[in-house]
Amino acid sequence: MKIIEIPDKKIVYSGIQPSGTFTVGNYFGAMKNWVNLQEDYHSLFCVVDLHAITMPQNPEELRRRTYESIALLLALGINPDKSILYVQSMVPEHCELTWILNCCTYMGELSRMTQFKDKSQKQGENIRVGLFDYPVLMAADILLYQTDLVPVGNDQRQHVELARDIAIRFNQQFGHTFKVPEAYFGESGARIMSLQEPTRKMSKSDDNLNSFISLLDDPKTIIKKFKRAVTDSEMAVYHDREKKPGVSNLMEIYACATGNCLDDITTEFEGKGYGDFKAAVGEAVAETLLPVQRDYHRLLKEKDYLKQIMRTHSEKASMMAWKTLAKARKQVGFVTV
Ligand code: ATP
Ligand code: LTN
Repeated sequence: MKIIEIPDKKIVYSGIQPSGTFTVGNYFGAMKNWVNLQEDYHSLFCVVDLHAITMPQNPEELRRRTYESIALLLALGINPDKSILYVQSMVPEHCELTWILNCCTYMGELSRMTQFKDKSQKQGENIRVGLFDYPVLMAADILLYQTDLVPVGNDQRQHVELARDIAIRFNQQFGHTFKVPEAYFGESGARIMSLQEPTRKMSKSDDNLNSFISLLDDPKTIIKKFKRAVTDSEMAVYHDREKKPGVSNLMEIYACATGNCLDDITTEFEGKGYGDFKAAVGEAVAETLLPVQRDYHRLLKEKDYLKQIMRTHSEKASMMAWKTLAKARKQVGFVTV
């Protein structure tokens, strides 16, 4: 018999895949908001290893990255006394609800997901069913916890929309079961682009290491990667995503790292070349990341502490998840004895 905890605050839920070392795109687009939101909401943050295996992963690396992801989230400021920080595969309710939701999701809806279209190209002829079904698993993650807000980067907008559609459909068909969640985007950084191809989003699993800044890159590497970032031949620092995608992206990264607005950044670099601009962006990002890296390396050595967080927080998540799953099971007509 599981004991059920009913939180009094509104609920925030989000997840990140242990598919590589987190980038500044992940940080500015999502995790910075997680850290801020945990103060006012009952928050759950999940390392989504079930999602990660929708693309090929090396098992040993996946396990190592799962530990690293928990350590990095703690180093970034997720407070384990305030938030639940857990690993998706340790809470079996996610898979069971996914199956139930699969039975009220349409093939057409999943075929329209742009992330599926992009990622399936990398799988050639044998596209895995898991990759196709990924958004339903994400809907189950969100709906299991009666989530109010889902802080994500812009690329996840379509998936959160689908989770809403599935919740509304299920509730109409079987009676009220799930809260209908809302996506939450921060003021800036919702879409940080690749440093090498600034019309594509920065991604932690990109094969080109120069295209992203990892949160664990050392200052020299960070400065070098920004120096190599693709810009244009105009030599003027101003924001125009259409005409100047590279420079605009660097300006947005600089804005996220310093807290300065885009107009102030334009003024700061008036009459200066791209060399000075790129060096300033590199230095600001390196400075932001140094304390995080220090904490991360300390935490990573505390394996027992990380295991204890994973175990106790997965148990807490499971208690909350079970409450919703039990209701969904009953609504669809499963026997309970
Ligand atoms: P992968 O390359 O393995 O698909 P990813 O870098 O896209 O990974 P995810 O684990 O899919 O990262 O995403 C974690 C969170 O970071 C999500 O909320 C996602 O929207 C956000 N995010 C990812 N990339 C960016 C980006 N370039 N800009 C802003 N937010 C981002
Ligand atoms: N699919 C998301 C990660 C993710 C997520 C979630 C985000 C899995 N489950 C639930 C928010 C809520 C991604 O790849 N960025």
